[in-house]
Amino acid sequence: MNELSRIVVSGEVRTAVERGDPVVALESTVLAHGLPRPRNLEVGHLLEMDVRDGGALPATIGVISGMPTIGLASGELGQLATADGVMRLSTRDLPVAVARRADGATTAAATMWLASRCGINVFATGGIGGVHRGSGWDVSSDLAELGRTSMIVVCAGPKAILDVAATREALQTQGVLVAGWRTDTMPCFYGTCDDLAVDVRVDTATEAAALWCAHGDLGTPGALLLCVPAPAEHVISSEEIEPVIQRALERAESEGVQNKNVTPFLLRAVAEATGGRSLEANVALLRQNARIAAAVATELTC
Ligand code: PSU
Ligand code: MN
Repeated sequence: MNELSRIVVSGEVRTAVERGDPVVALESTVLAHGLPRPRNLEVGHLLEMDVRDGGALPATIGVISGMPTIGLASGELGQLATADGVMRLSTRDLPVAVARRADGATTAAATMWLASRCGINVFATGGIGGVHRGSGWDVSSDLAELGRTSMIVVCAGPKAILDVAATREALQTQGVLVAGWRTDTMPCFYGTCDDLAVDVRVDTATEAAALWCAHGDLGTPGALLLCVPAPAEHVISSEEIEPVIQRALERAESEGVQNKNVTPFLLRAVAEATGGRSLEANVALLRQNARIAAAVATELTC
Protein backbone atom coordinates (compact mmCIF):
# COMPACT_ATOMS: atom_id res chain seq x y z
CA MET A 1 0.00 0.00 0.00
CA ASN A 2 1.55 3.25 -0.95
CA GLU A 3 1.92 6.05 1.56
CA LEU A 4 -0.93 8.14 0.17
CA SER A 5 -3.35 5.33 -0.65
CA ARG A 6 -5.83 6.45 1.96
CA ILE A 7 -5.75 10.09 0.89
CA VAL A 8 -7.73 11.45 -2.07
CA VAL A 9 -6.10 14.33 -3.91
CA SER A 10 -8.26 16.14 -6.47
CA GLY A 11 -6.95 16.08 -10.03
CA GLU A 12 -6.55 19.84 -10.10
CA VAL A 13 -4.49 19.86 -6.90
CA ARG A 14 -2.35 16.90 -7.97
CA THR A 15 -1.49 18.56 -11.27
CA ALA A 16 -0.65 21.86 -9.60
CA VAL A 17 1.60 20.21 -7.00
CA GLU A 18 3.40 18.18 -9.68
CA ARG A 19 4.02 21.30 -11.72
CA GLY A 20 5.10 23.31 -8.73
CA ASP A 21 2.22 25.76 -9.22
CA PRO A 22 1.11 27.74 -6.13
CA VAL A 23 -1.40 25.91 -3.92
CA VAL A 24 -2.93 27.09 -0.62
CA ALA A 25 -4.50 24.63 1.81
CA LEU A 26 -7.62 25.69 3.72
CA GLU A 27 -9.14 23.95 6.73
CA SER A 28 -12.71 22.78 7.29
CA THR A 29 -13.10 22.95 11.09
CA VAL A 30 -13.37 26.70 10.98
CA LEU A 31 -16.31 26.16 8.60
CA ALA A 32 -18.03 23.21 10.28
CA HIS A 33 -17.46 24.18 13.91
CA GLY A 34 -16.13 27.72 14.04
CA LEU A 35 -18.70 29.77 12.11
CA PRO A 36 -22.52 29.73 12.24
CA ARG A 37 -24.68 28.43 9.39
CA PRO A 38 -25.40 29.47 6.69
CA ARG A 39 -22.52 31.96 6.79
CA ASN A 40 -19.99 29.14 7.14
CA LEU A 41 -20.59 27.71 3.67
CA GLU A 42 -20.55 31.14 2.08
CA VAL A 43 -17.20 31.85 3.77
CA GLY A 44 -15.84 28.50 2.58
CA HIS A 45 -16.53 29.53 -1.01
CA LEU A 46 -15.26 33.09 -0.48
CA LEU A 47 -11.94 31.83 0.89
CA GLU A 48 -11.44 29.63 -2.16
CA MET A 49 -12.26 32.61 -4.37
CA ASP A 50 -9.80 34.82 -2.48
CA VAL A 51 -7.02 32.27 -3.01
CA ARG A 52 -7.82 32.04 -6.73
CA ASP A 53 -7.91 35.84 -7.04
CA GLY A 54 -4.45 35.83 -5.50
CA GLY A 55 -3.16 33.57 -8.27
CA ALA A 56 -3.04 30.26 -6.36
CA LEU A 57 -5.13 27.11 -6.31
CA PRO A 58 -7.22 26.54 -3.14
CA ALA A 59 -7.25 23.06 -1.60
CA THR A 60 -9.84 22.84 1.15
CA ILE A 61 -9.21 19.74 3.23
CA GLY A 62 -11.60 17.47 5.12
CA VAL A 63 -12.66 13.83 5.50
CA ILE A 64 -15.56 12.51 3.39
CA SER A 65 -16.94 9.06 4.26
CA GLY A 66 -13.60 8.12 5.78
CA MET A 67 -11.48 9.47 2.93
CA PRO A 68 -9.17 12.36 3.82
CA THR A 69 -9.66 14.62 0.81
CA ILE A 70 -7.32 17.34 -0.45
CA GLY A 71 -9.31 19.74 -2.60
CA LEU A 72 -12.93 19.19 -1.59
CA ALA A 73 -15.49 19.47 -4.38
CA SER A 74 -18.18 22.11 -3.88
CA GLY A 75 -20.78 19.49 -2.83
CA GLU A 76 -18.37 17.98 -0.31
CA LEU A 77 -17.66 21.38 1.18
CA GLY A 78 -21.43 21.85 1.49
CA GLN A 79 -21.75 18.47 3.18
CA LEU A 80 -19.22 19.34 5.87
CA ALA A 81 -20.70 22.80 6.38
CA THR A 82 -24.32 21.72 6.70
CA ALA A 83 -24.55 18.12 7.95
CA ASP A 84 -25.09 17.34 11.62
CA GLY A 85 -22.62 15.15 13.46
CA VAL A 86 -19.55 16.04 11.41
CA MET A 87 -16.54 15.02 13.52
CA ARG A 88 -13.99 17.63 14.59
CA LEU A 89 -10.63 16.08 13.78
CA SER A 90 -7.18 16.90 14.98
CA THR A 91 -4.30 14.83 13.57
CA ARG A 92 -4.69 12.14 16.23
CA ASP A 93 -8.38 11.69 15.33
CA LEU A 94 -7.87 11.05 11.60
CA PRO A 95 -7.63 7.23 11.99
CA VAL A 96 -10.96 7.20 13.85
CA ALA A 97 -12.79 8.95 11.01
CA VAL A 98 -11.07 6.72 8.44
CA ALA A 99 -11.85 3.47 10.30
CA ARG A 100 -15.49 4.48 10.77
CA ARG A 101 -15.86 5.86 7.26
CA ALA A 102 -17.16 9.04 8.85
CA ASP A 103 -17.33 12.65 7.69
CA GLY A 104 -15.01 14.98 9.54
CA ALA A 105 -13.72 18.52 9.47
CA THR A 106 -10.00 19.01 9.97
CA THR A 107 -8.50 21.47 12.47
CA ALA A 108 -5.40 23.48 11.70
CA ALA A 109 -3.27 20.59 12.98
CA ALA A 110 -4.91 17.87 10.87
CA THR A 111 -5.05 20.13 7.81
CA MET A 112 -1.33 20.92 8.04
CA TRP A 113 -0.45 17.30 8.44
CA LEU A 114 -2.54 16.14 5.47
CA ALA A 115 -1.41 19.04 3.29
CA SER A 116 2.25 18.36 3.94
CA ARG A 117 1.80 14.66 3.03
CA CYS A 118 0.67 15.86 -0.38
CA GLY A 119 3.44 18.33 -1.05
CA ILE A 120 1.48 21.50 -0.25
CA ASN A 121 3.48 23.97 1.80
CA VAL A 122 1.23 26.98 2.36
CA PHE A 123 -1.86 26.96 4.58
CA ALA A 124 -4.22 29.77 5.57
CA THR A 125 -6.43 29.80 8.65
CA GLY A 126 -7.89 32.24 11.20
CA GLY A 127 -6.63 32.12 14.77
CA ILE A 128 -4.54 29.11 15.75
CA GLY A 129 -5.22 27.01 18.83
CA GLY A 130 -2.93 27.34 21.83
CA VAL A 131 -2.76 27.29 25.61
CA HIS A 132 -6.19 27.80 27.15
CA ARG A 133 -6.63 29.99 30.22
CA GLY A 134 -6.89 28.43 33.67
CA SER A 135 -5.04 25.52 35.19
CA GLY A 136 -6.59 22.64 33.27
CA TRP A 137 -3.70 21.79 30.90
CA ASP A 138 -5.86 22.35 27.84
CA VAL A 139 -3.22 22.94 25.19
CA SER A 140 -4.22 22.68 21.53
CA SER A 141 -2.54 20.03 19.39
CA ASP A 142 -2.08 22.81 16.85
CA LEU A 143 1.07 23.75 18.80
CA ALA A 144 2.64 20.29 18.58
CA GLU A 145 1.80 20.06 14.88
CA LEU A 146 3.33 23.48 14.23
CA GLY A 147 6.48 22.21 15.95
CA ARG A 148 6.90 19.17 13.72
CA THR A 149 5.38 19.93 10.33
CA SER A 150 7.14 22.11 7.78
CA MET A 151 4.57 24.53 6.40
CA ILE A 152 3.97 28.25 6.00
CA VAL A 153 0.93 28.85 8.17
CA VAL A 154 -0.73 32.22 7.57
CA CYS A 155 -2.86 33.09 10.60
CA ALA A 156 -4.00 35.97 12.80
CA GLY A 157 -1.99 34.70 15.78
CA PRO A 158 -3.57 32.74 18.62
CA LYS A 159 -7.27 33.15 19.31
CA ALA A 160 -8.02 35.90 21.84
CA ILE A 161 -9.93 33.45 24.07
CA LEU A 162 -6.61 31.76 24.91
CA ASP A 163 -3.83 32.59 27.33
CA VAL A 164 -1.96 34.41 24.59
CA ALA A 165 1.24 35.02 26.57
CA ALA A 166 1.52 31.33 27.48
CA THR A 167 0.79 30.45 23.85
CA ARG A 168 3.63 32.71 22.70
CA GLU A 169 6.00 30.92 25.10
CA ALA A 170 4.76 27.52 23.96
CA LEU A 171 5.43 28.42 20.32
CA GLN A 172 8.99 29.20 21.33
CA THR A 173 9.34 25.88 23.14
CA GLN A 174 8.02 24.07 20.06
CA GLY A 175 10.66 25.83 17.98
CA VAL A 176 8.14 27.55 15.73
CA LEU A 177 9.49 30.54 13.83
CA VAL A 178 6.95 33.31 14.45
CA ALA A 179 6.97 36.04 11.80
CA GLY A 180 4.92 39.24 11.92
CA TRP A 181 3.36 40.52 8.71
CA ARG A 182 4.19 44.24 8.75
CA THR A 183 4.30 44.10 12.55
CA ASP A 184 6.90 43.62 15.30
CA THR A 185 4.40 42.14 17.73
CA MET A 186 2.18 39.11 17.52
CA PRO A 187 -1.49 39.82 16.72
CA CYS A 188 -4.13 37.90 18.67
CA PHE A 189 -7.07 37.24 16.40
CA TYR A 190 -9.57 40.13 16.65
CA GLY A 191 -8.01 41.20 19.94
CA THR A 192 -4.71 42.90 20.61
CA CYS A 193 -1.65 41.71 22.54
CA ASP A 194 0.83 44.48 21.84
CA ASP A 195 3.56 43.28 24.17
CA LEU A 196 4.36 39.92 22.58
CA ALA A 197 7.29 40.18 20.18
CA VAL A 198 7.56 38.11 17.01
CA ASP A 199 10.87 36.47 16.06
CA VAL A 200 11.13 38.29 12.75
CA ARG A 201 9.20 40.91 10.85
CA VAL A 202 8.44 40.57 7.12
CA ASP A 203 6.95 43.32 4.99
CA THR A 204 6.47 41.57 1.66
CA ALA A 205 5.49 38.19 0.25
CA THR A 206 8.95 37.96 -1.32
CA GLU A 207 10.58 38.32 2.12
CA ALA A 208 8.31 35.65 3.57
CA ALA A 209 9.18 33.34 0.68
CA ALA A 210 12.92 33.92 1.19
CA LEU A 211 12.60 32.98 4.87
CA TRP A 212 10.76 29.83 3.91
CA CYS A 213 13.41 28.81 1.37
CA ALA A 214 16.19 29.33 3.92
CA HIS A 215 14.23 27.22 6.41
CA GLY A 216 13.86 24.50 3.78
CA ASP A 217 17.53 24.62 2.71
CA LEU A 218 18.64 24.15 6.30
CA GLY A 219 16.01 21.52 7.00
CA THR A 220 15.02 23.15 10.28
CA PRO A 221 11.83 21.49 11.52
CA GLY A 222 8.40 22.95 12.06
CA ALA A 223 6.28 25.72 10.69
CA LEU A 224 6.88 29.28 9.66
CA LEU A 225 3.95 30.96 11.41
CA LEU A 226 3.16 34.12 9.52
CA CYS A 227 0.99 36.23 11.82
CA VAL A 228 -1.14 38.86 10.12
CA PRO A 229 -2.99 41.50 12.19
CA ALA A 230 -6.75 41.62 11.58
CA PRO A 231 -7.84 44.53 9.36
CA ALA A 232 -7.70 47.64 11.59
CA GLU A 233 -11.43 48.40 11.35
CA HIS A 234 -12.20 44.95 12.80
CA VAL A 235 -9.84 44.95 15.78
CA ILE A 236 -11.74 44.88 19.07
CA SER A 237 -9.90 46.52 22.00
CA SER A 238 -8.88 44.48 25.05
CA GLU A 239 -11.02 46.72 27.28
CA GLU A 240 -14.05 45.71 25.29
CA ILE A 241 -13.31 42.07 24.54
CA GLU A 242 -11.81 40.92 27.86
CA PRO A 243 -15.00 41.13 29.96
CA VAL A 244 -16.86 39.37 27.16
CA ILE A 245 -14.28 36.56 27.11
CA GLN A 246 -14.40 36.32 30.91
CA ARG A 247 -18.17 35.85 30.87
CA ALA A 248 -17.89 33.27 28.08
CA LEU A 249 -15.29 31.35 30.11
CA GLU A 250 -17.52 31.41 33.20
CA ARG A 251 -20.43 30.08 31.17
CA ALA A 252 -18.28 27.31 29.69
CA GLU A 253 -17.18 26.36 33.20
CA SER A 254 -20.68 26.33 34.69
CA GLU A 255 -22.09 24.37 31.73
CA GLY A 256 -19.29 21.83 31.99
CA VAL A 257 -18.02 22.37 28.43
CA GLN A 258 -14.90 20.29 27.83
CA ASN A 259 -12.34 19.09 25.39
CA LYS A 260 -12.92 19.87 21.70
CA ASN A 261 -16.18 21.66 22.47
CA VAL A 262 -14.41 24.44 24.36
CA THR A 263 -13.15 26.49 21.41
CA PRO A 264 -16.42 26.36 19.37
CA PHE A 265 -18.44 27.22 22.52
CA LEU A 266 -16.28 30.23 23.36
CA LEU A 267 -16.25 31.56 19.79
CA ARG A 268 -20.05 31.31 19.66
CA ALA A 269 -20.51 32.96 23.06
CA VAL A 270 -18.23 35.86 22.14
CA ALA A 271 -19.99 36.33 18.78
CA GLU A 272 -23.39 36.49 20.52
CA ALA A 273 -22.16 38.93 23.14
CA THR A 274 -20.59 41.27 20.58
CA GLY A 275 -23.71 41.30 18.42
CA GLY A 276 -21.82 39.52 15.65
CA ARG A 277 -18.86 41.91 15.54
CA SER A 278 -16.36 39.21 16.48
CA LEU A 279 -17.87 37.06 13.73
CA GLU A 280 -17.39 39.80 11.12
CA ALA A 281 -13.81 40.23 12.34
CA ASN A 282 -13.23 36.49 12.09
CA VAL A 283 -14.50 36.41 8.50
CA ALA A 284 -12.48 39.49 7.50
CA LEU A 285 -9.24 38.12 8.92
CA LEU A 286 -9.79 34.71 7.35
CA ARG A 287 -10.23 36.34 3.93
CA GLN A 288 -7.21 38.56 4.39
CA ASN A 289 -5.09 35.56 5.39
CA ALA A 290 -6.26 33.62 2.32
CA ARG A 291 -5.18 36.47 0.06
CA ILE A 292 -1.78 36.88 1.74
CA ALA A 293 -1.19 33.12 1.67
CA ALA A 294 -1.85 33.14 -2.08
CA ALA A 295 0.59 36.03 -2.53
CA VAL A 296 3.30 34.16 -0.60
CA ALA A 297 2.61 30.92 -2.50
CA THR A 298 3.10 32.68 -5.83
CA GLU A 299 6.48 34.03 -4.66
CA LEU A 300 7.94 30.65 -3.67
CA THR A 301 10.93 29.73 -5.77
CA CYS A 302 12.10 26.74 -3.76
N1 PSU B 1 -9.54 29.81 13.45
C1 PSU B 1 -10.75 30.41 13.46
N2 PSU B 1 -11.82 29.67 13.89
C2 PSU B 1 -11.70 28.34 14.26
C3 PSU B 1 -10.41 27.72 14.24
C4 PSU B 1 -9.37 28.51 13.82
O1 PSU B 1 -10.85 31.59 13.10
O2 PSU B 1 -12.70 27.70 14.62
C5 PSU B 1 -10.24 26.26 14.64
C6 PSU B 1 -9.03 25.66 13.91
O3 PSU B 1 -9.46 24.50 13.25
C7 PSU B 1 -8.04 25.35 15.01
C8 PSU B 1 -8.96 25.01 16.14
O4 PSU B 1 -7.19 24.30 14.69
O5 PSU B 1 -9.96 26.04 16.02
C9 PSU B 1 -8.29 24.97 17.50
O6 PSU B 1 -9.14 24.29 18.37
P1 PSU B 1 -8.64 23.65 19.75
O7 PSU B 1 -8.47 24.79 20.67
O8 PSU B 1 -9.80 22.74 20.15
O9 PSU B 1 -7.40 22.87 19.47
MN1 MN C 1 -8.24 21.63 23.57
